Amino acid sequence: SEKKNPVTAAAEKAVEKVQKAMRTGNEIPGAPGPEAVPVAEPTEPREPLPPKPDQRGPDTYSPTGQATGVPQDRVAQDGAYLTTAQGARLHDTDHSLKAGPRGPVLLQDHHLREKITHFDHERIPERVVHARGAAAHGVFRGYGSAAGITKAGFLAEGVETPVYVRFSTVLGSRGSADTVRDTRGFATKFYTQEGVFDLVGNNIPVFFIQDAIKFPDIIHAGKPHPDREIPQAQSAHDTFWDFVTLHTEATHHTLWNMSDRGIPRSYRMMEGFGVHTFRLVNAEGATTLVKFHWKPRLGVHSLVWEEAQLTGGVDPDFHRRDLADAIEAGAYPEWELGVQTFPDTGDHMFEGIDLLDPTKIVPEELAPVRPIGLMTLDANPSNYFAETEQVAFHPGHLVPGIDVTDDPLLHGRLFSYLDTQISRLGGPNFAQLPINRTHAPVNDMLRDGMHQTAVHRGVAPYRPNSADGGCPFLAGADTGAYIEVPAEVPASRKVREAPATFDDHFSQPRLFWLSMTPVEREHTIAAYTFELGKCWETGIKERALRVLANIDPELCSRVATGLGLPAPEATVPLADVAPSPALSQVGQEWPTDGRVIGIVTDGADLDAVRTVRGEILDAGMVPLVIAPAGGKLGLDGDPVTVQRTFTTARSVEFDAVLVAAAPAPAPDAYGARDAKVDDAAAVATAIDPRVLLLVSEAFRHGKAIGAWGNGPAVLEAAGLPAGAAGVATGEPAAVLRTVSQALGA
Ligand code: HDD
Repeated sequence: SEKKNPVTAAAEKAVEKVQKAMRTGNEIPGAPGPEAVPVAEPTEPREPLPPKPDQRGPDTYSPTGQATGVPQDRVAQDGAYLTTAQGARLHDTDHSLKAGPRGPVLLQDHHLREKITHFDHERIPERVVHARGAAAHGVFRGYGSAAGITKAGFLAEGVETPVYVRFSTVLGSRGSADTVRDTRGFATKFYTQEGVFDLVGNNIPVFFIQDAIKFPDIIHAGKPHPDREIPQAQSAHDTFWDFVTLHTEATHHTLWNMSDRGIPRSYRMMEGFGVHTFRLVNAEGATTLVKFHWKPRLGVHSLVWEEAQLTGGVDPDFHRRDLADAIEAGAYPEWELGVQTFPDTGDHMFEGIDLLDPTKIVPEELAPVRPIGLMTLDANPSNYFAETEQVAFHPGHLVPGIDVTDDPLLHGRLFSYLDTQISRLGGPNFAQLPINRTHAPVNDMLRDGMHQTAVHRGVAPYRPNSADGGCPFLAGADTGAYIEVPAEVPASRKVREAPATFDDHFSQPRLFWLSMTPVEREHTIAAYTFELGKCWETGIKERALRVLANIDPELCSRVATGLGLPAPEATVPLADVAPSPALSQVGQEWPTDGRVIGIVTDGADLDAVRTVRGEILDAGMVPLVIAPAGGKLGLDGDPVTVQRTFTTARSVEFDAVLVAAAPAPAPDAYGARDAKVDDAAAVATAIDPRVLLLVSEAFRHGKAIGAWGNGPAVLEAAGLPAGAAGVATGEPAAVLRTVSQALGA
């Protein structure tokens, strides 16, 4: 017979011995005697067992090979020499290893294969929704005003909690434009001392569907058509309108999308909403139902549609750039977190509104938003992929003091987000990625899996155990455990049904419509007319009009006129609802921090430009000097840097435009540079047409415009009606004052 490998033979012998001992009840050799084996789990926690003398984990080195102590998540390319991933220094990364300069490439070239293989795998699947996003780091400070209703530590007075916030569009791919008409995601990760809390909300307080089982339907309808994969990042197409008009619970969210909320001016100027009703619990166990609101310090502002469309082409990264620029410039965006509170009476109703229905709001006039903390975003990410792409949100990431309600949309989300991270981030260990790591100590029994980076010690990742001294122990309410509120579950039957209180799909859209000011309604009518005008099927447009008739006859008839179709009658009685002024974006004064003002000049009267520019900066706004060519103006004195030329400037970049002087004719096209242009006719023929376009577009988009010197001649040549609203002429200082006031409105 074959001779056995001595190691195998010894192992088999040992196993036999143990098996025999177990059969006969004898002591297992080397095992502690019966008196040493605890029969029950230990009752006191103890320190983890030290590694056995024969065991050792790898020392921790940074990804670039530095020894322990270097923050592992921020280092890259900080050594003197280029290396392979294994740390071998390289002397050439530009040429493959070949059999002679003109010969074939050799398979043995490990560096080539490592470099190309890694590159081949650089992309991960983009998010199935919210693929396009931008994010920032910041800090949240609790006011303590929620202390009576929640025990969540991060909401206590003065507690500072690091946050990471990702804003996004919903429908578009990762490379799509920022300014499309869409809902915006507003997801906040709070790295609290009690674990991560994610508030995964939107800039619109309601949702398209009431039950998560419909999520694939609404998203399939909104995404590009499956045959041609167009249109990208748009709702203006048949399948979207087909679904939202057949499925009328989407009416409210759709109306918000068609309002100015669908095209925000900036992420910094959006409200955020937790949408669902959450349940807070305080130290005594008392519960309160709440809806979360983020209120931007800069107010809520939007683009106008033409501006949004132009921006999509001129600067598809507009919102991403705006957020990063503001933070880099120190103009840190801020939001107050607030809650509307409702008594937890068990029926989840408040003033006739079903709090479990995510298509409904509670008007702030009925339940005011009480501020509970302030968030400041003060740092940009260092690496887009590592942070913004790999950040993984989940509405189920909750901390003690915050619990969920039985909203069926929320319950589906509680399943979906963990599931999607596993496919998106390649396995179950995404919580170990630096951006997702909790700041609370982790002591889980989750083991192994793709991309495991922890080197776990101990031998008993199971409970109960005695092998690791019974560790880890379970916490109780007094030791910070997350304990679900033992809320009553209504006694019922298993059904696939929605409650009757979910049936009203039109009264709240009407409430929102009635709460808008005339200008906001005009924009909304134009939005429906555009979007439905882009649909092909007449039947879909007709059905959409039937939905609009149930919101408001004027909305319906105006859109019908635009589509060239008859306006139908309402099929339900129009709801008798009181408007909620808090839903309008118009009518309040807001800070103008970070607003961008373009100053058109040809270099004449630079003193006025210098003064105005200084005043704009002092007011915390951003002046951008626009001149015929780049470089500097007034080189003989205190030079003024040109930030935009007539070639690179487009009106959409500015919140207001000042014309400091009618730019003199360009030397090549129109003769001498110092020619003076004083009357509109001369300006119209001589001036660079791009300046006229800049001014007329800014006017069309409702922006504040000012002019002094011979600047007013440009406004006239651009066709601005004399004395038009939002247009100021006169002395530079007075002009700037008027324009700044208009910006704050
Ligand atoms: Fe969702 C991402 C917000 C309903 C399934 N969702 C995602 C993001 C935001 C929201 C802001 C992007 C997070 C990030 O920046 O990484 N989603 C909402 C809101 C909803 C909502 C406010 C309703 C109130 N979502 C919803 C439902 C489902 C999902 C009903 C599924 C049943 N959402 C997802 C997802 C995503 C996601 C597939 C894609 C990427 C991700 O989760 O991480 O799981």
